[in-house]
Amino acid sequence: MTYQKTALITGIAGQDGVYLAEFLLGKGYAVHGLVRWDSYSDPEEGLGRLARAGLLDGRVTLHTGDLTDCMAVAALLKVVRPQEIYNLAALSQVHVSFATPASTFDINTKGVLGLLEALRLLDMQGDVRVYQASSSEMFGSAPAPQNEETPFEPCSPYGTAKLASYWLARTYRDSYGIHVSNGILFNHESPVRGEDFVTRKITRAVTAIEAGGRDVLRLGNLDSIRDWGHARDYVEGMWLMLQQKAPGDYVLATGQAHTVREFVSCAFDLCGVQVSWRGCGAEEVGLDARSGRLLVQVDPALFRPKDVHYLLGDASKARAALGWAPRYYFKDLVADMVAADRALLSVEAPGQQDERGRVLWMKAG
Ligand code: GDR
Repeated sequence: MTYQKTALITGIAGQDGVYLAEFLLGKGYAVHGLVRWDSYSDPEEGLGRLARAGLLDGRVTLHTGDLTDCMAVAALLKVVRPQEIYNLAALSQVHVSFATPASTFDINTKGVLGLLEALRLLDMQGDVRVYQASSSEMFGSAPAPQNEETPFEPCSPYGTAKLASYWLARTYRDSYGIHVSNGILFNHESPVRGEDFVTRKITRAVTAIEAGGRDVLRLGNLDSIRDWGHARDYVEGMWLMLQQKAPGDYVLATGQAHTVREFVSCAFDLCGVQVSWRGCGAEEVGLDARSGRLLVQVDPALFRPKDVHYLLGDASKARAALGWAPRYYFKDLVADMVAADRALLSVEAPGQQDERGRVLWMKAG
């Protein structure tokens, strides 16, 4: 088979990795992916998304390694010789970065440095284009809307580590001519999003509550405002960045923002339940407007030491220069996730439903 190009995706087992792999295969690429060795110790957890997407059937070539091991990365680059590298490997849970700041920097910053340095030392800088997964978390407390010109004010070890790697990418671009682009992506979600992120936690819980398998959804900061798009749209933006003659930095966002509370209301609404919000701060609750039943509770243990309050992206540059535009906006995204989680419930709990189809057993979460 003749391939268009060869791409290497670090972090291929994550949400974006899987969507991107499918997208590049559709474009005729040979796709290689870097996965950590411990992905195999619990393949259901580590490689589950790839398996469910049917990507473990030889359509992608997996390599075991770790982005923090720069010698292993260099060896991999020599073998694969990719024309495009999508660096998606990262510690991506912002809240976890407060508990593990040093390892967050190891993977999110030193890992990027090792990759760029390996390209330079192998003299591959002229043969390859690199996508660096930067993040809207780098904007932190900066006033919304945020675009490529907005000064960064990160508020977490995660945001700070991502900002350092953003500047490393720019430094290697300017100093050594490496075609490396930063995608400054605002929150992007999907039915395969991890349940430790708020959107999937919500759609899993809401569909379980609808099915009768769970009582209450406990959340942290309901006032957070985020610009949520669909991962399917955003991986196309990553690819478009690498098709440009010159590298650059681009914001990808929908330009619409909603609170966590609005996400919850929308998800319940799609299940025919209207939520009535009462109280504020740690005392706030969401009740079923019809029956008064408790549906949502705030758990202060889920508050972050410092949270980013308001992220709203202005993707005008990507629209004009890349011709990129999202297909999914807020309600389409929530609907896609709710529909997928409803379908998943019927697969997970077959035969464990009562005569009305209500699930009788559900994993705690
Ligand atoms: P975020 O995503 O930190 O924005 O980073 P997350 O979904 O974790 O949080 C969004 C907002 O929701 C609030 N929140 C909760 N968050 C979680 N995870 N769990 C809860 O129970 C909960 N309750 C309220 C948070 O406080 C926050 O304000 C994501 C990640 O994908 C990053 O890797 C990526 O870079 C950015 O998006 C863009």
